[in-house]
Amino acid sequence: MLPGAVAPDPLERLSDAYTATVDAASGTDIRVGTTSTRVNDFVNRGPEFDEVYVFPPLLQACALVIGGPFKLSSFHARTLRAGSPTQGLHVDVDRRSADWPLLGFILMVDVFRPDNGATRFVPGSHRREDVRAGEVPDGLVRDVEDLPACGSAGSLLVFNGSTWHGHGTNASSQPRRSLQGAFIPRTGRAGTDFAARMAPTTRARLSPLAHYLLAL
Ligand SMILES: O=C(O)CCC(=O)C(=O)O
Repeated sequence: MLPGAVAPDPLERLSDAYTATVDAASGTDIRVGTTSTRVNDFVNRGPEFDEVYVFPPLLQACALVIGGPFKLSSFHARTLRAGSPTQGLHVDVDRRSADWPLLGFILMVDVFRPDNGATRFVPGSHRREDVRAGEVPDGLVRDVEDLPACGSAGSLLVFNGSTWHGHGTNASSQPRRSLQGAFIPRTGRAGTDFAARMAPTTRARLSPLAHYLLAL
């Protein structure tokens, strides 16, 4: 957990831009699931989001977990709606795939609390090899304890994508907003083809580091 990854002023701008962008999204980039609404590709949705995926401590975590050259695979908004139930524990990547190891991150656009669906993690579970991909079977879930990762708005949650996790119940009356993404080995297949989607205005304003991380 990296508190204060986004300072209060830029966070206010990011938060306003998040709401306007999610409200305006349409077509195949928006996916309304049973618990949350997801909007794809926050690389191309405004300068307010540019600093999130180049944040140095996040890249240091990538170097530690991935252990070699890496690139951004996905970067999207996820709003967990009020009243949504707990998500099943899962891992984000198949250990046998070219996208492993994966480093996940979640920027808390709103505070994450136990009662508004803070993401839950089973500490140390990234070392277990009995769940290689997808959902954790019920028989294994019964024997473990998952803990909520709580933090104030602007905190960045960074995790090994093999860690068993899932969002909690949002028992509050407000949506819980977040920006979520993942880094994978450079030889893997990115979830979003950023090069193909790249708008000229985005390309022009992004730093050389961002160009590298997006494999442009
Ligand atoms: O939104 C969350 O708290 C967790 C999301 C998640 O686990 C996922 O999308 O794989």
